[in-house]
Amino acid sequence: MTMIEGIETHTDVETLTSYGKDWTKHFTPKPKAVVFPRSTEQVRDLVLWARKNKVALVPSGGRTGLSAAAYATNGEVVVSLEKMNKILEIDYLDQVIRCEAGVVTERLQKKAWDNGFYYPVDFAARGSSQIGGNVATNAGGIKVIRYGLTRQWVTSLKVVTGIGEILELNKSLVKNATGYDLRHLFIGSEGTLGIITEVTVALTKQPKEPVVFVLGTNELSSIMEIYKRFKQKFLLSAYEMFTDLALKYVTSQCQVPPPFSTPSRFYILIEIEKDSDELINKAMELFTELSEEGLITDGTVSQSPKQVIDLWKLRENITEATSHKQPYKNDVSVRVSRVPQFLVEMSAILAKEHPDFEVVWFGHVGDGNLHINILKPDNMENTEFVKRCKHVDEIMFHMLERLEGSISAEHGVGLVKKPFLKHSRSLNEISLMRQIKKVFDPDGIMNPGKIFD
Ligand code: 2HG
Ligand code: ZN
Repeated sequence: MTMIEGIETHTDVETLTSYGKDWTKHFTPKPKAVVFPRSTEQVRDLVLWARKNKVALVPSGGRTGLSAAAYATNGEVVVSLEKMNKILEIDYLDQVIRCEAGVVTERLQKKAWDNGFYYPVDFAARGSSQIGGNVATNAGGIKVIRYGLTRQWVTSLKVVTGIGEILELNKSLVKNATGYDLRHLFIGSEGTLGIITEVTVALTKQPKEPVVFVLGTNELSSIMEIYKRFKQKFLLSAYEMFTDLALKYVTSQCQVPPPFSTPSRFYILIEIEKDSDELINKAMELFTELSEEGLITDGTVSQSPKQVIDLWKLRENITEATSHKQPYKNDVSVRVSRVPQFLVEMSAILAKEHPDFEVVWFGHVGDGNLHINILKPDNMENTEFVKRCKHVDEIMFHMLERLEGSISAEHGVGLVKKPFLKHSRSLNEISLMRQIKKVFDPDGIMNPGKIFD
């Protein structure tokens, strides 16, 4: 295979294997080559070459995705944006930061912070994920109830389409009433329309010091009642939940101490920006009220920045603490008001149909997003395990369709959710999406087989 002169290309087995996949399990990477362009022009040259030679391209960021959208399973060329990692500019008046797509999220967040600003889209994979990948999946995470998703922060994108054209979309204008906003088509497009090479995001002012509460409760129905009561009194920046099983794995695998000794079936982590000293007193009053009503079993509040970090570990370490159990993952959402119904119905079905499964529930319930991880029983064959999990999928996706929810809240469709897209999007919508892809990618070389066929 003749590759483009001047573009770093690797074909050794180790590189092919590690760059041909993301954090999703159950697929086999099989790329033809991995390339590392260093400029938008080099990306354009690659796309033109791929069109001419009928080679498929898989854009690749930090590869922390969980829907196999960054997998190359079929002889594709992986285009890693890793070497395009320059932070290009901060503009203090526009309050934006412009970066190449390969900048790691945490580095961007730090750069913003060191310059007196805050980039608020945040999640556990911040240390490896890249801004281009965040845009391509419209990353959400832990602060969505306060600050929204990635989409809300993108002010400008530079992209190379599947045709090989370079587009600059929106150019950081706040107001721009000139027809279709193509920037938003690329956000969440999972690399199927083109390759994002440069991203400009808005910044906001730094938050006040956060306070974290971890509360225990024994009733599923209490989780959202407590949310309602806290929301009435405070501007919350996070409202997360996890089960006693999740806590068991985090405390045993990651050496993180439990928040308190009273056993509880469910735990809630609440973060609030401390805008006054009154806040803690007001929160304690509410805490007492909720305890007296029997909604809360116990609770703790952070007393220092270190305790904020430690309490967050209880929630953020769940993925790592359960990874040795080869979890079968789902990442779904319903309208916030329908979370209780979904939780009650789904957990009853799981308990009835698959009582031998350990199911770790956690997630960003404040925005309606639940992560459901079924752990593989030690004595069960993988094929049998996957077959039974697919049965759970079947039931769950029909339930989501009935509740008008989504089969993927934030991890994306990729290869994993492709067969089930029809449960969340109408056939007309899917057909329009296909037609849109054809306009941007007439030869079908951009991440083919992801989202839909
Ligand atoms: C999180 O919220 C991530 O921690 C990962 O979205 C969820 O591992 C998972 O299922
Ligand atoms: Zn999540």
